[in-house]
Amino acid sequence: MGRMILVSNRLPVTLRRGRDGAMDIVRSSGGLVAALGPIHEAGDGLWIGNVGDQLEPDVEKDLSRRRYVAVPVSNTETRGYYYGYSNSAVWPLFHYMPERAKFDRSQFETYRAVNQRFADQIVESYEPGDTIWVQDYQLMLVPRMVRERLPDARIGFFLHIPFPSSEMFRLLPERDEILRGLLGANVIGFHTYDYARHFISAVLRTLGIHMREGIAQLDGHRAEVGTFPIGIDTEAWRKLAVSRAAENSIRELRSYFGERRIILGVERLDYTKGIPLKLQAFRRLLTEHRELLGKVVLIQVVVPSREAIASYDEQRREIEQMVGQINGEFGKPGVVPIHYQHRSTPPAELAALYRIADVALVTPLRDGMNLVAKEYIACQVDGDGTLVLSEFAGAASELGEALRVNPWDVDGTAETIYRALEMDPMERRERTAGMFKRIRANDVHRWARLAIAAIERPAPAQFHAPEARDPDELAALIKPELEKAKRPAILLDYDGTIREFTEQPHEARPTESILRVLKMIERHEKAQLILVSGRDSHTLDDWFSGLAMTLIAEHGAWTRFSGESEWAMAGPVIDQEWKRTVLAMLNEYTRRTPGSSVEEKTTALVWHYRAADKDLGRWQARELTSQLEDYLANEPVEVIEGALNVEVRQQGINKATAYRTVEQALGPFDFHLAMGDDTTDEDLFSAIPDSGFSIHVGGGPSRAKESITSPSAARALLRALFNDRGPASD
Ligand code: GDG
Repeated sequence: MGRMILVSNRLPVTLRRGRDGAMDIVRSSGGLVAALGPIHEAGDGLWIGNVGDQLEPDVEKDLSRRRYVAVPVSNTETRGYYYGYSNSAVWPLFHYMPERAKFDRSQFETYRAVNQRFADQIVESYEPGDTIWVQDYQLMLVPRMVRERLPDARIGFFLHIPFPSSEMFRLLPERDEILRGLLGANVIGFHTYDYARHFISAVLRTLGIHMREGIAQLDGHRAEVGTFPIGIDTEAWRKLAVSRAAENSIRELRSYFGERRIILGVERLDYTKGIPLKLQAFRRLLTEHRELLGKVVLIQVVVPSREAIASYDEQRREIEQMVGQINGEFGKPGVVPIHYQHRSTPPAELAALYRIADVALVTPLRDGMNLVAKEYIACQVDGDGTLVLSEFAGAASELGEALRVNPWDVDGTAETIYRALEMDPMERRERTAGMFKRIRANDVHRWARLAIAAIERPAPAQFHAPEARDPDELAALIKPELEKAKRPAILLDYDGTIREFTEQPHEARPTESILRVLKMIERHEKAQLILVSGRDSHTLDDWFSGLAMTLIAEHGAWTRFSGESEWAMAGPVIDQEWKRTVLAMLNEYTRRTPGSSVEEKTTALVWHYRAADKDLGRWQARELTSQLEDYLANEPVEVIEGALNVEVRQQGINKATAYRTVEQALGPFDFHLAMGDDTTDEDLFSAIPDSGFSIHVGGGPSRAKESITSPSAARALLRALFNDRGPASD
């Protein structure tokens, strides 16, 4: 196993000039350091990140002793890359606050340049076998930049903030480049299933790439989406909560606050954390329950953050003004309702606050996960705290026993705080115990283990883009095997494979030259010719009436064996209720897309857009596919985006099952030649034995071993294989 190369915007250390004038390297605290620090220390890998501009040589040496690699970022670049694009465009937008987002092309260009510098450093440090794991929204272009230079590297990415709904994401001017950047990774990790779902739909709607079951086969690599909710170092927090330092701090707090009940808020100063609305809810609580005055206190800890951005400064002023107003309104000598601090807090002091607080108010407007909620639960060694948690924090999907609030509903939040204060001690304990168990089992070490295992897992049967071959060259390769065979099977798709697409589906009748080729194969004394098509049985009957080959219609739903005139059904037609609504949806898209049409089959419905404007058609196909997938999630059908069509068909019927039916009836075969051009043919390619020849027509990624450029090249190949009287014209 190779090394782990961790990559994050900041290295987990800060440089501080000591009294003697020399630079000290101080380890930072925070969730990411707690998560990745142990992995870095236990292994022999590297951590790549920035610690500021120019480094003194001594410092650089010290860093490299700890296996840290610094990427220099100048102050001007930090303004464009970090304060600019990362935190003034991506951060607000991904937290559903587009009105705060500033989109500035030149800041994006700085973001791109700094991402490129990170990627260059990764490439320089990389050794074959290493795993690369890139963290967070400041580095979203890095996976692709690295992939371009290291096509075989194992690359993971993790997003610590929400991935918004595609309707929000599409506001981002650089949406295409950002998504392509992320898709350079093998595994793109998110905290929750919702974020992963949003990403999949953004990729479909923006790029038209269909991540079936969260997986996309791209040129040369496979990208997969994963859900890994981050945890905390539960054990460490537990220990800290009972440490001597924490006990001392608790004693001090107790002697100061006496019997007063303590409500706690801890957050980085950030407008996503919903501090002003929380203060409003606290004011409402005091207004509604005057009796609480002097009996409860809110300790609000605000950790300084991103002070160079104006909106953060405004947020600070707003909070401080509100704190002043509430204290002015409700305070009297000896009674200060809100104790506010704006500075960073040592971990032991924080643990003491968590432990002593009767209620924690974690009420962000949006939050990727929120570690404070989990740290609060971990520190409930006495089991008597109550967590009030916003439904807009990622943590809400794991912490079901918390009292859930909508932070926008100020009255509702005030009532819930009251309920938390009044809660029966037994109920508090039960709720906390349930959450604690979960937080201990799913701690940060498990998070890292699972994510890394997913990144390092070898991808099953990679799709690749096989190099297209010349028909004669390919024929020379196949012919000796064909001649040896006693019972060869020739499995051909029709549209797009041996027949060029036409404007209207019904215009794609076989040409003279196609019929000639097929007859040529039929004349072969041993070969079994099988046409495996998505077309319906009537069309195939009509078009191939003079031929005796075996026909498969509707991707395997129907079979007409060689020499017979009756069609047999592959299996029972299941419940067709879905068809009515789907048909209505397809008709609606047909109305909206001039030139498109609907085809009805027994087990499927198809929307064709080959005659429509290609751009409009593709756009509509994406919209339609994602709508269908939402709508049909629980139906026994699958949605397939084909070449110039979208098909909804009954599950469990495909070209692989069709092949098996034919093999049972006519086989066993000792030679296989399978040709096809679209997604439905991939099933066939994977069904034939490894020794067979699978040939993809038209280029692009495929499971097939070989590739050929066009239907006319496909016909030339067949002629070369089956016409022993030399080449004939098309
Ligand atoms: C982002 C996402 C996601 C508290 N006081 C100080 C201090 N802390 C620590 C806390 C906690 C961390 O900071 C805050 O983590 P959060 O998760 O609450 O929020 P973000 O900083 O916004 O983190 C978030 C997280 O990434 C992990 O994926 O959960 O959704 O927004 O651990 O204990 N840290 C320092 N000084 C303090 O005074 N250094």
